[in-house]
Amino acid sequence: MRMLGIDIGGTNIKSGIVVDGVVSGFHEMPTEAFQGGQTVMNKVLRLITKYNNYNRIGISSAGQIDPATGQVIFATDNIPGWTGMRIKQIIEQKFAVPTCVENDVNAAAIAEAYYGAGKGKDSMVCLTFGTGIGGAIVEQGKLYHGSAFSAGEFGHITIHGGHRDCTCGNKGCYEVYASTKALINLAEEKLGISEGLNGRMLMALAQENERVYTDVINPWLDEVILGLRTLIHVFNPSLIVLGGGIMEQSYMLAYVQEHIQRQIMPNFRNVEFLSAKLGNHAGIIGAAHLAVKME
Ligand code: BMX
Ligand code: ZN
Repeated sequence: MRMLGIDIGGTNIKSGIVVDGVVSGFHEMPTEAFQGGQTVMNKVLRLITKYNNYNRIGISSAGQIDPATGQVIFATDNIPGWTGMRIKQIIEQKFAVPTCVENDVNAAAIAEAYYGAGKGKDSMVCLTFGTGIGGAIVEQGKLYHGSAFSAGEFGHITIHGGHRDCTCGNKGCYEVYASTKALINLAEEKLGISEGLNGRMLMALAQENERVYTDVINPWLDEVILGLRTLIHVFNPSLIVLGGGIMEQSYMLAYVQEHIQRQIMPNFRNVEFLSAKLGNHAGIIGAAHLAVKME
């Protein structure tokens, strides 16, 4: 079956046709989430008209999603006005194509579990580091959804209670300190760069100047480790898959592996870390996989 996969993140919307886990016709454009949920939805509808010849649509979206109704249960202000959006209903009404919707990192985790880093292993915890930090729990090949389809919002575990404000309305959340956005903010502040920095540019700067590691990247990785420590003690996972472009840098994984061991109890140290393998195709592939499986 040919599936149209669309991945709606806080920064970019990615899309492509997926057949058996392989993407063609990949397209990426900015979400421009600041314009609000309705504008984002209209963008997605316009994007769908650019594709043809597919059987179903799989949507992977930031926010907590009820996969039965395909509605956004709650979204942080990473996409203002996204809460309540009836994604499945709107798309099915307009295009008359069966549509399946899942949280972005749940979808990415399913893709990694079936086609990527977790292939051959049936259980894992997955995190992506981007605008926010998304999370997913895969147990015996299936997503763990929790009582209200909201499990795995790892970006909002508290790592510094009472400190910086998060877009979810709380303070001290993991993603405020350890998302890629947090890394870029820290770099701009420490290096006196006004704006326009991205992960790739930061790594290039680090090649030339050791200070970028000591003042920016290592302190950020220490925040990344704080959240992982909690998750390891909660889930006792055998595998943690780390996604998001920044985690493709081998330095990141090596640092985490080296420093985390002595921060977790000995009986948790069997945990293995892998970088996600499917890069920015993961959400599309996972959403398409779930669309194939939908009843
Ligand atoms: C936020 C939250 C999660 C999402 C995660 C990663 C919203 C809009 N987003 O914690 O649902 O999975 O970010 O999203 O509520 P990304 O934008 O970094 O891909
Ligand atoms: Zn939060």
